[in-house]
Amino acid sequence: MSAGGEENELLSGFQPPFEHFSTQALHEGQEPEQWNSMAIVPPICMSSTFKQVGLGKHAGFEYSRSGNPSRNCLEKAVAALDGAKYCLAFASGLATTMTISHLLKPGDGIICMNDVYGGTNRYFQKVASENGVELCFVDCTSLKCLKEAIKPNTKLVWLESPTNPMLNVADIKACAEVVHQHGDIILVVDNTFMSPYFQRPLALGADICMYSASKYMNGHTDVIMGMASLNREDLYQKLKFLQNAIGAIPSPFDCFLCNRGLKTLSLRMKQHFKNALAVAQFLEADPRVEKVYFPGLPSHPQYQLTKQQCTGTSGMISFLIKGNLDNAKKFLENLKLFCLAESLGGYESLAEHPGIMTHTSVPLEERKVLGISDTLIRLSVGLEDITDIIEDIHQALKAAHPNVVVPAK
Ligand code: P1T
Repeated sequence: MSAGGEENELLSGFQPPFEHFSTQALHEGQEPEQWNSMAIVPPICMSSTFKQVGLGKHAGFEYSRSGNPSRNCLEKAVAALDGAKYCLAFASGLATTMTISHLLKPGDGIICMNDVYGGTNRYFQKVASENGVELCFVDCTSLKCLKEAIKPNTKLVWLESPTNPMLNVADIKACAEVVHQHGDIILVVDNTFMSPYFQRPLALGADICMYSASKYMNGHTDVIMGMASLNREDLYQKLKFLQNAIGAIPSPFDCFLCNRGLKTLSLRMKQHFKNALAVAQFLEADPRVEKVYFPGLPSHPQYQLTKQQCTGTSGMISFLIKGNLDNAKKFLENLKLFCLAESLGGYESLAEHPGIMTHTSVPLEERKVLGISDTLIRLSVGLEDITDIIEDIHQALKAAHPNVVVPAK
């Protein structure tokens, strides 16, 4: 393997990209004819309200909470990328989760994948269950565990795949079959780590595909937003009502930025994957590293499944550094190119410690079961030159383990 960017043979083991993806990302919902000015770039429509053409008659938009032209063209583009009829945008990933969980009533049950973003875990445990929803965390990589957890009151199954931060992969198609055999249960897949470029959960049987668009979808670390794509008319009508009735919507400016970010989604995702694969291979061969979690590596337990259901995998890698918390701390504090920060999916490389940062709200006992230990480090591999990325990791590992001699790469 060369860090210098020669084609990596593992890249070619994946499904080909979805047809027309780049064209749709550029043009779907962006037709200049929708604007009086015929603008090629969708304008930022800041107006909070719209003139009505007569009493009770409007020309498409009334008030920006219920609909806004800048949001509209973003929602259309994302719907197309997910192979969906509809998409709704929200103020954040968690605002999306919150709005979706308003589809339930007290006494209804949610099954949530046990390994999910810490904020999702916190929302379900500390907010949704406080409001009377019955919650159960399950390892949905096991269909047996999923089947056993379904009860007569189960109304929602929440998957994240790959999971944050352990990169576990659930068989979305098989989970959808199990869930839909049990009546009207809604299957949601959080597709944040993959983006529609690598994975289309709706085509695999999910009812709703959701995103923290703050990550790869926007891709430039300057927007907080969420999205839900779907095909089911009944669910769309309910969520569209809730989007307006609750009002957790994104600003027109953020919609403009995210819409712009989507234009390079395919290029960015390809490069994130390529860079991350090189980093994962580097880490796996390094004596200072205990274990690497990356679904694009043959050593990953769901590598074959990932190749079946995805067209690639993103820039997200977790790994265990050898030693203890002190070694992890030294590694993170000595990185120069990678920034020590929460979040992921932007053009820049970020590193974090899930146990102390993104997943502190997950109770310690649960973290232990999931493997979120003191030595777990999560990387969001960015778009910098791969030689610089690897050199930075190499020198930070050296600072963390000064006595282990490793030849320079
Ligand atoms: O931050 P927000 O846009 O509200 O999205 C929440 C969210 C939902 N789902 C997944 C898989 C996520 O990773 C996130 C946010 N995650 C981080 C901020 C993080 O550093 O992991």
